[in-house]
Amino acid sequence: MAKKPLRIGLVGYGFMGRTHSNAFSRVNQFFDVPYRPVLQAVCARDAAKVAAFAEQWGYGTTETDWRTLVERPDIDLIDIASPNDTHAGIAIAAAAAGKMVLCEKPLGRNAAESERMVAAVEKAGVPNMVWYNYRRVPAVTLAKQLVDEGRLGKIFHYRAKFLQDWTISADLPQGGAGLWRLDVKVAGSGVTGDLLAHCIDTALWLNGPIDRVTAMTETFVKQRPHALTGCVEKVGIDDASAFLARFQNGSLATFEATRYARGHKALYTLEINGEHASICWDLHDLHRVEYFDHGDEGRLRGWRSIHVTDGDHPYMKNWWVPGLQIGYEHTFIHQAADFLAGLGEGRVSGPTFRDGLATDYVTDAVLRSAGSGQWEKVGRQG
Ligand code: SOE
Repeated sequence: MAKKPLRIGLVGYGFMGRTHSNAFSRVNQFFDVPYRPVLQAVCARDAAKVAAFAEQWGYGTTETDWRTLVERPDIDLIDIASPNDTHAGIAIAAAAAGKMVLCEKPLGRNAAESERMVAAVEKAGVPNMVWYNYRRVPAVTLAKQLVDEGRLGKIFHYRAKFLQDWTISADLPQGGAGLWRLDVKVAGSGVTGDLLAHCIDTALWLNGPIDRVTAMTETFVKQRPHALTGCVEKVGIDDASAFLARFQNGSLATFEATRYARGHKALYTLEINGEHASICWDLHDLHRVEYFDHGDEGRLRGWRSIHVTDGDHPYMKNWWVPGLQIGYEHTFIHQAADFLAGLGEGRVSGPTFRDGLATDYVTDAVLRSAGSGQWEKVGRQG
């Protein structure tokens, strides 16, 4: 059957602009979904750079002002891949113009901003989604299936960490195109909103709402030159963030993220311990789920290392042949595929903006607790 064209207007051409563009370009080759993304326009402030990006990725036209882009009648969906301080303004204007809206994580710089974004898309009744891509690693999706099937029984513990080391040098500036994640005015927060947000999104998805948190954060390098002003300025982001949490289902959790774990580039790991079984997953070996089932015969009981590459594993039948691997970029293709399939079936495909807001309520509580030194209740979720 002929696929319906879905005309995309992308804002931002950095790392995330590339992952999203790749997903839109490749999704129809691997997934039978009723829509065909058309790379209609890409928007960014630098006219020469945006033209080069459009040429490289096959976008038909360019814009240098997102306000013009969101008003264009030949655009169906606005995809936001620009820095965090632009998310709310673009999403709210796009929703008001009746466009579908996809947004890179985190949804807003804080929950107050995200609440306005949720209100806008829900008032306009437009499909929306946040690119929390790690849900779509086949092994993580398998973990979700195992939890939902009740195989773990009552959950006692959830443990997650996301470790990097790229900001240790005190000479690294803050701000500007490549380093806006270090500028609190643009990013909203440091590793809490950038890395812990991934861990929290997956955790809420796998283990339900978080009730309370107690946290600590640290900024190891207190001042950095600003790439745009050239002045040495106070650093406002958190370089490291760790918290304890109590989930509504009674389980206890620990979460940690840092950009100061020398030797670790993007080590996202999670572990869930239940009454009957446990699951571990590690982004550096992303196809594997480590699974322990206490129900196994005693003599043979032990940790299984499941290579999630077979045709009956999530998403894998759409790729090569059993045993062959896929990678990071495929998680975005899976997310695009689920979104387009959901559109066709009139079904919502998460994480929606409301789900993204749930994560922001937790990151807000983490930062509040780091300031107050107290346990903090998480705001409204779900
Ligand atoms: C930060 O270094 C970063 O690029 C995050 O912004 C991404 O969301 C994460 O997936 C990888 O690390």
